[in-house]
Amino acid sequence: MSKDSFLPYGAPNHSSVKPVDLKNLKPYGDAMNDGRMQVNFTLPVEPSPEAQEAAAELMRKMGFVDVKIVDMQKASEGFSFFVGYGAINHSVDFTKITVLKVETVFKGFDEINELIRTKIKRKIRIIGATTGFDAHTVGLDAMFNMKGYKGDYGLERYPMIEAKNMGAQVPNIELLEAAIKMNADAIMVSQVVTEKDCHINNLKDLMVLADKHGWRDRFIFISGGPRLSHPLSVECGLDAGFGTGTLPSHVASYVVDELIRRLERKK
Ligand code: B12
Repeated sequence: MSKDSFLPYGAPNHSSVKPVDLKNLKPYGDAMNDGRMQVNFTLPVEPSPEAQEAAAELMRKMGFVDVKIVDMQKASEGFSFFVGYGAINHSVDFTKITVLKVETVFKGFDEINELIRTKIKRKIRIIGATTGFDAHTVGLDAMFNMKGYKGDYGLERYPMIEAKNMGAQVPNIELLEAAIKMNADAIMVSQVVTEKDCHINNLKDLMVLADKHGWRDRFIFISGGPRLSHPLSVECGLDAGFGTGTLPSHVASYVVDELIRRLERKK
């Protein structure tokens, strides 16, 4: 078996089980490489045999073969919900996929505090805000609050982190000035509203301001929000970006790793 193929987890190691082909990765339905998958969608028509056939035809137009509409339900007046099952012939070369991702290994609360104590040898300082017009604070609070999020303690709980949450609708310049005053190591910006790309414009404005004042390299710049990603954040000039499902320990892990990397580079 080559390095690009392996048996699925838990599969008995005998010849009847086809190995995963990473160079031609296909959905798994009933058997390896069968390309079978389930799709759900809604059509704005009442359930009927014609609606069912329309759903099947749409799936065939999407490239599915051996199509079966396995469920059709009235979703509301004039709408039908479908569950379709079919197979595709497309595959992707998993070995060629590269993703720009945050450079860190996620660690737990104790490990992070210990790393700060032993490698950075002082408390680290993190400041954060929701900037511009954006008033959504729940995500930012989830990162900062003592109680944290989904059982993961917030930054204020870490004995080795001094954390300051400035709250909502903070102008970029006020956040930067507060970061200078605090002598912060990292700045965390939350952006939830994305209407007219205001999240992108806000983040870019922040970085233009930081550049203008000569503060770009003074801080680790991090953004977060439901429609933010690491690549988008980097595109806006920041160092890292975090999206949905982020836990405080994720961002703390990154800050610590990045600070250690910067310390190593200075040596
Ligand atoms: C609660 C809420 C509000 C509350 C906010 C209260 C508060 N104190 O935050 C109120 C009622 C004030 C509000 C107002 C508005 N809202 Co609102 N709101 C929501 C709602 C229902 C939930 C958001 C939320 O709390 N999510 C829970 C948190 C935990 O998730 P999160 O933010 O994604 O955070 C996680 C990650 O993204 C990440 N993260 C977030 N920030 C950061 C930062 C860093 C540094 C890091 C590392 C990670 C990180 O970690 C978090 C945990 O994993 C959403 C809809 C929805 N279901 O999402 C709409 C929603 C965000 N609101 C929306 C809108 C349009 C508005 C208004 C403009 C409505 C209006 N016309 O007045 C106003 C805007 C006011 C303003 N000036 O910003 C839209 C945004 C659409 C868009 N794409 O732009 C949404 C999506 C609703 C919708 N479907 O239309 N809203």
